Amino acid sequence: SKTPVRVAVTGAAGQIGYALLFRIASGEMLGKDQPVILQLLEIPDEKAQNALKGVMMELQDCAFPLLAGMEAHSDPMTAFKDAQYVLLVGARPRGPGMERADLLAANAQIFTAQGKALNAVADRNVKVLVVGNPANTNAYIAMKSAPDLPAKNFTAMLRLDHNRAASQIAEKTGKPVSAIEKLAVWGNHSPTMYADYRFATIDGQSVKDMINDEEWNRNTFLPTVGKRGAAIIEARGLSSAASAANAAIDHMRDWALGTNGKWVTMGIPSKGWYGIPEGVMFGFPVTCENGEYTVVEGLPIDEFSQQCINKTLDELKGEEDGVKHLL
Ligand code: NAX
Repeated sequence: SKTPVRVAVTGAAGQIGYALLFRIASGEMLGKDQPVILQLLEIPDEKAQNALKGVMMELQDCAFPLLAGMEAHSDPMTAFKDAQYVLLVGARPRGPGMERADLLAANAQIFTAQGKALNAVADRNVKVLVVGNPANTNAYIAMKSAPDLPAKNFTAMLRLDHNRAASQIAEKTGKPVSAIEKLAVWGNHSPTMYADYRFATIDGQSVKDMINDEEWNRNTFLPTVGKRGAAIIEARGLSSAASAANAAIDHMRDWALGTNGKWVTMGIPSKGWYGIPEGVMFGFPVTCENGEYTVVEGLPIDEFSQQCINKTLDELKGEEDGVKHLL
């Protein structure tokens, strides 16, 4: 049987953690033949550490055959030791009266410390996914704080936006969500993201032609996908957790095990693709093979798409400018 791999998860006692850890331990992320060791990080606070112990008791009670070990940590320097897959879920939420700059600064502190710890102790080929918001900027900070690790190994989660867009298209066309190919989401994980179905197909047919309603695209589809997180908070009284955990599983599984040519969306440091400045952590359409992602290049960008891409890029540059002095 395979050697166990080390998977570190932060914010492990939070609501996404609760929807995520059991699926990782059951083999849904890295395969039904891949044993895992979970290295779980929570803040040192007693309540959080106790909650983490409770989650670990439940993990134990599942008797997962693939769970080869688990550890509780309160310091990223021990939590990330030799980690091969790292899911950075824990972040500082916006508190009452907190300004955007305060939020960015609080998270900059967390993700600088965690980036430095990854740089010092993680496996040299570690694959990092940042879920905690602002996800793109937090991923950018962690990447910048880990100069000895390959920049391409730091990614941000756009997959929830991608999956939300796919479901809206499935509903609109009456086709199964699994039949949708070649969907792309550009930019920041925020309401400015640009979900783009111009290239999408269902059974080889163009989704754009099937829908044939540009008014729906601009005034229904894009706002629905962009504001989906807020709609869930409104309905549930809590932010999306199970769907976020599911997207994190999808992102890591596809990165590690490949997509068989299927397009997915990942937030990755740009190498200048589509005019996005180098290093900006931006959502792009990619395919994955042998543990590496490849950007889908050469797609035509029309005027409306360029406007949307510029808007989400401007927002992201603003966030990154807001933290540059802290790095
Ligand atoms: P919760 O507040 O339920 O859990 C967060 C957990 O992280 C808490 O237990 C907290 O103690 C822990 N934590 C905070 N700082 C930490 C640190 N420095 N090290 C280790 N643990 C730390 O939030 P939850 O609903 O689980 O959401 C987690 C993050 O995901 C939030 O930032 C949220 O905004 C973000 N989201 C990102 C999404 C995406 O698509 N990228 C979608 C869902 C979600 O909103």
